Amino acid sequence: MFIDEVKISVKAGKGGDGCLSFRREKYVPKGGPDGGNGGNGGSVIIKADRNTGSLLQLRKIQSYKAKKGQPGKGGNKQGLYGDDCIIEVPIGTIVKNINLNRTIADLTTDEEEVVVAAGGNGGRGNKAFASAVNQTPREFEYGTAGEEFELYLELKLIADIGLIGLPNAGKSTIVARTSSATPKIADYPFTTLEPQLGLVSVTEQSSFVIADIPGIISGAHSGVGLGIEFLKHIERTKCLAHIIDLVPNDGSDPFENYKIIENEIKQFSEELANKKRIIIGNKIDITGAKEAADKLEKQIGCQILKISAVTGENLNELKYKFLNAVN
Ligand SMILES: Nc1nc2c(ncn2[C@@H]2O[C@H](COP(=O)(O)OP(=O)(O)OP(=O)(O)O)[C@@H](O)[C@H]2O)c(=O)[nH]1
Ligand SMILES: [Mg+2]
Repeated sequence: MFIDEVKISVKAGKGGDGCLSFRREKYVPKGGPDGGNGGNGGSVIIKADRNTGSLLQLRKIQSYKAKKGQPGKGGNKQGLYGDDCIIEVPIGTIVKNINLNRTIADLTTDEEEVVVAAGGNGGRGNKAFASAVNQTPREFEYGTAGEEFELYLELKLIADIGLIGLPNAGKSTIVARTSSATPKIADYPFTTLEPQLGLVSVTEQSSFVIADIPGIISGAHSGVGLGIEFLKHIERTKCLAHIIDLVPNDGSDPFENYKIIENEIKQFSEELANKKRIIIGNKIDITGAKEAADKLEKQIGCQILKISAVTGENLNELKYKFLNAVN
């Protein structure tokens, strides 16, 4: 299952209390104050990690606590600091603080981190209160509480290329044939219900990520079919590949189908509509597909890449075209 949002609670550690203590030594009848300060409590930190693929793990454990600071001790010993609690999330995770009702981070690079709940401060021990006029202070402070919040985490997928097209166009077949992902493929519409990412390795050094998303149909922007909510997952892609079935089962016209998708994308957002486009004619192995492709090229007014996701024809060209588009 593809998880892209989760609610968690975080609690930072309390600061350690300050210590009340006086020095006791042989031959020193009245030792001075020597109560140390408490250690600060640990903080809860959220950190982007390139090896974490989803928020699934956070769904299993929904509550996170950092360690409390240790109390100060006699002999002017500072209490130990509490350990931080570090939560690793995929790059592209947006963190919202529900209690404060605001977005606190948008983690877009590896190892970027944000403190989501600050640890409490350690209290001062009585040594810290000593002064010329008060050489035997009995005051000390308690450590303060750590912050505690409810958070909402949302993952916006960062794929390089987003595949768009009508249901059944062959998007998942392309992803299955070119990438590490294993999406479900079937000869009925809406096989893909949730976005999925696949890593495409072209050479040993070069790779990119493609996103398979559910098919879009006419009226999707007003909720028809699966709607277009999932388009938010490809808002950050560098390029959209529009997959067109050259010989649709239902006898519909590829050019009309092309326009339906482009129109729905435009209704969703201008920004998405303005993204670079690669037009792919799929199912070139079927009789009549080559003629349909030539006709479509004239109608759209640009060259399209003709492939067969099933026989593999031109899939290598497709990989290089995608790679060029993202670099
Ligand atoms: N002949 C032929 N069939 C293909 C080709 N590519 C995909 N298909 C078939 O078309 C059907 C739909 O393929 P999918 O990959 O599931 O299509 P999709 O675009 O992901 O569909 P949705 O997830 O429903 O939006 C399947 O039966 C595939 O086997 C192709 O190049 N040639
Ligand atoms: Mg699919």
